[in-house]
Order: sequence, then structure tokens, then C-alpha cells
Amino acid sequence: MNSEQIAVIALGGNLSFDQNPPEVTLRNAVRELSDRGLVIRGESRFFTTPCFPAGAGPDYINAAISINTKLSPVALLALLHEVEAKFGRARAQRWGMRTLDLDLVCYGGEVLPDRAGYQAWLQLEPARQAELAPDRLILPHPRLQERGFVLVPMADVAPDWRHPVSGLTVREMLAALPAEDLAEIRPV
Ligand code: PH2
Ligand code: MG
Ligand code: MG
Repeated sequence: MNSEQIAVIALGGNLSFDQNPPEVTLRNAVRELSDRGLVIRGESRFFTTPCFPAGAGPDYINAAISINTKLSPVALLALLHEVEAKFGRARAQRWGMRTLDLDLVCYGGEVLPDRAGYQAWLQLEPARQAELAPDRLILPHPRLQERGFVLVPMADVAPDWRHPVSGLTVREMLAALPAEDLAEIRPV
């Protein structure tokens, strides 16, 4: 794909790297992504968010950026993995603690690998979600609509982005989440 696309990247971390707290690592990662050619269109506030699953580790710092890129989704994902590695990310445990997590949340209105493949991940029951990690890129991120720690920062940079399968905007997805979950997500 050669035309420019708007994509949203969710950033998270709950472990220090190189004696820097996650907040600093996230800022350094945004700069690194920019240095590597992504055009940063918007940067959200930084939020403190309770760890999901609850009790599995320290609070996270979460943020989101909107970007322009000519990279394909898969090439963009590879770039995100390189930057995660540079900031100490070890891929050990599903949903484990991490110094830096860069998730490609959406890439324009793309649905990957296709609608059927996306639906299969969307409908995965919770116990299976915890054990299985997709071996290929699924877009939009299948758990996006459930997670305040993704939607709240995303609402800062792309409130009107519309989910290509559900038809809901970020604002609408956010309004559907329990108020008590959102109350725990606080700007740094
Ligand atoms: N990321 C995870 C697992 N749990 N919890 C919060 N609060 N924020 C995250 O970004 C997060 C998480 C796996 O990527
Ligand atoms: Mg990730
Ligand atoms: Mg993640």
C-alpha cells in the first residue's frame, strides 16, 4: 500500500527500563518512531491505569499517538517490534509486565486478515484470549472496545475514528464502558 494512511498506536508500559520509569520510556519511544519516519499527527495525554488483569502487576502508563505512514500494516508492525526491542521489551508472557508495549490499534478502516478472521478473534472466549496470542496481525485490535486504557488515550487523538466492523466511533465505544472502570484512568 503506497498511499498515506492514518493509524493509531497504543503505548503502554509498567516496568522501568534503563532506570527510566515507563513515562520516560514512552516519550523516548515516540521520539524514536518519529526519527524512524512516522509522521506523528497527534499525541494523547499520558494516563495511569490499573493493570489488566487486576493484580497482575504494577499500574501502567498508557498513551496513544495517531500517525501518518506509507508503510503497510505488517511493515509498520515490524517497526513497532524493533522499537519495543530497543527499549528492553522481552516477549515472555502473554499479558505479562513490560517496559514498552506498542500496539497497532487501527490502520485506517482496514480489517485484517479479513472479516472472518477478525470475527474469530473478536468472539474468542475469555479463557482462550488469555492463552492464545494471534500469530498474524489482526486489525482493528480485537479487544479495543473493551479496554479503557486503550480507548481513553485514543479519544484524545482520534475521537471520531469509526470501527469498520461495529460502526461505532471511539466516543461511542467509550460511552459504553462502565463509569467505574473509567474513573480509575487518570491523567499523569
Ligand atoms: N497491556 C497489556 C496487559 N495489561 N493493563 C493496562 N492497564 N494497560 C496496558 O497497556 C496493558 C495492561 C498487554 O498488552
Ligand atoms: Mg503488544
Ligand atoms: Mg498490549
